[in-house]
Amino acid sequence: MSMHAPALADAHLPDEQTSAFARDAVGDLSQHPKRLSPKYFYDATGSELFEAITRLPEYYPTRTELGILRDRGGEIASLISDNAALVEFGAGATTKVRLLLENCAFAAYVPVDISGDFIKAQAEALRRDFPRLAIYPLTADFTAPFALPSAVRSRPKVGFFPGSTIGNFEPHEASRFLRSARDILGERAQLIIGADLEKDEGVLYDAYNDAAGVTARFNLNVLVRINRELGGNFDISAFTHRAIYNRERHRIEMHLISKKPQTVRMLGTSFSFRPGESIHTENSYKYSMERFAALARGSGWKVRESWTDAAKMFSVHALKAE
Ligand code: AVJ
Repeated sequence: MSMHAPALADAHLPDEQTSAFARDAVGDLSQHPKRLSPKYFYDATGSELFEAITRLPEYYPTRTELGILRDRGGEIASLISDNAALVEFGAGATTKVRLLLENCAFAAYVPVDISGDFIKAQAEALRRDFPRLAIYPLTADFTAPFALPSAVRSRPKVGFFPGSTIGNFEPHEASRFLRSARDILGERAQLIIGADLEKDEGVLYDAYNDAAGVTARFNLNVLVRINRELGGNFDISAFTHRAIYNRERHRIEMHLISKKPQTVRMLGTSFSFRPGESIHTENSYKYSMERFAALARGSGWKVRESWTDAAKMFSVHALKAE
């Protein structure tokens, strides 16, 4: 039993997930500059706040990608062999995958996500609407290698990684992820992947600084989560949301800024903050069509087809394993 057991007693996660969160949070807040991984945004509240973000007038990515998948559904379907298995990396709401399932003749669907309960509930709803589709939910961290269910091994595989989640990865991590996806999906695999595009900086800024303050609550919620799951004592009102566009590095950066000098305790460790000091909580990389194609080519894939909306806000790519 660890010395931190009392602090962890209220956790609602399986032990190994809570201890990964604890290990990462303590390690990352001990860095200079301090940071936290965006993968910890998505507790129940964080997932609800993210769903609310996708409906904000300023947050164009979700509705733009849905529009592309809807308009290009027929073209996407024509690239995909019948009776393939669709493997979704990090399955959240089913709105996007439904568009693929409606357009393409998939025999099987494998949603892969760290949150097993959530994908099992989603699978139930999909089974009602697609009764002939075999669904094999897989609880796994999709950023690490995992094995596909044996029932789909003989089928052609099509990966699905929408939402520009790839934008959360550093460029070298994005490349490693694409190589790993290629290994998991096997030879002749395909990958349908969404990537947000570089654009007017004001549009980017507003998408992460919405007038209603939902993105600020989403960002601050990771501190609420640390308080609840890791016994932290963050004063949420003593931190403020900041999102800026870093032009040199082609990325939106989200930070939580300490409003004053303060010391916060968590799991027996103290973390001191200077006024104005940042916790860097997220990078959201924006690609050009050329830089995305170069990333894919350098990571074991070739681009078969790419689509954007008329205003070139967002891109969807069909990749083929090399
Ligand atoms: C889920 C990583 C694609 O980067 O736009 C939204 C997360 N962060 N608003 C993004 C997010 C703040 C989102 N991704």
